[in-house]
Amino acid sequence: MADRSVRPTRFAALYSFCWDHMSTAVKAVSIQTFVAGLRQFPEAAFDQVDMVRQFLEDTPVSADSLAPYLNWDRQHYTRNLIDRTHLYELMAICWEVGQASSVHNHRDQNCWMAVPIGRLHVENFHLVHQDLQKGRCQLEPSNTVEMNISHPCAVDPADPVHRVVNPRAFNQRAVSLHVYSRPFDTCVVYSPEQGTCGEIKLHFNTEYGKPK
Ligand code: 2CO
Ligand code: FE2
Repeated sequence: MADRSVRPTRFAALYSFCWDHMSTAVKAVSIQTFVAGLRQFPEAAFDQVDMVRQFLEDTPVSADSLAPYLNWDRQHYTRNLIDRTHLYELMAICWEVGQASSVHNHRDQNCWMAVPIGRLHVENFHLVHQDLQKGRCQLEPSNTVEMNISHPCAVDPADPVHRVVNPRAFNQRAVSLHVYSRPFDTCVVYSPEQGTCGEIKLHFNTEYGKPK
């Protein structure tokens, strides 16, 4: 069994390996293989969190297979559609150093995230109160989790408000894969400091590897 003390993420990315919870090496697969696997899941798998999360853990995606979906913008993270069915939407999100999403929810849909390139933080918030019509909310920070090639994560449906950050301190670009079920194209964004919230529309920068 591999020693947990000698498994830096840097090597994991370099050699396209990651480690499962038993510390055995897992070979990264192409995004095409990942999509083929995701398409095998029955509808019921997308209505709970564990099956898809386990799939993400067992199926790390190789960085080189993502090349058609990598698209960088200094002003804002980019959203790049890879696959869509009536059950889910799969995208690659590209994060320059220091970029972050707004604090947001996922419209009561399930969301899973994996990070084949770099590292990211998920900052979770507890929604104490929201009045969308008045545009007012109250949020409390709850916890922060690191995602990397060995650690995908699922949004907690009971407490789904979060933001994703590529901290300057990480000093590297990052790419995350997001599975949303069912697909959605709006969400509520929050300002925890100002206690305000409002609905926004979500857009793709590229779809199936082509600019929109
Ligand atoms: N949900 C955001 C989006 O789809 C990305 S941050 O993490 O989920 O734009
Ligand atoms: Fe999100």
